[in-house]
Amino acid sequence: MRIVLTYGTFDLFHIGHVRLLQRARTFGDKLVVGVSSDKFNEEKGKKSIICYEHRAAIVAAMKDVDDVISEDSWNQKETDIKKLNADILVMGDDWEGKFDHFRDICEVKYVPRTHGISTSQLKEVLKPFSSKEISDLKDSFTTLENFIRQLNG
Ligand code: C2G
Repeated sequence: MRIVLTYGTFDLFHIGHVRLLQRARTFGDKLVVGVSSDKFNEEKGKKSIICYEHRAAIVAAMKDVDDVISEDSWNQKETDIKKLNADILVMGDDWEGKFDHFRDICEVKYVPRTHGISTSQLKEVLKPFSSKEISDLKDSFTTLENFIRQLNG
């Protein structure tokens, strides 16, 4: 039983995440995914929009994913690899070289990222619909409505 391990935030789950998990699963018989906790995300300098519970449930719902664990720190990988008897650590190639030091306890593979999609891009798209902009928009519509009312007497 070859066990594959990967980690990530998986916020605003998108096709890049799907493809990574599908690819990771092809390297073994069981895929375990460490999903970054909300607290660890802040340590990573990320504020995830979707809470950990939902991010973990979404990842767990993937048919290629067999188990989900919480990723709470940068330093848990070695313990996880040993505890899970993981044979291979798989990460997107934006992490190329960053986890080579685990090669003494498991294989390490970096797979090509999916271009043209990222959580930060999705956040940019969603930004205009943030509550501040929406309330500003509502205020301007009310002003316009009152102005039209006055015009019509
Ligand atoms: N990914 C990808 N293609 C994208 C976006 C992400 O292949 N367009 C991959 C990343 O390379 C990573 C995984 O999907 O392997 C999860 O990406 P993120 O949710 O951004 O997670 P990250 O911040 O890379 O966290 O300790 C490791 C960290 O937890 C990894």
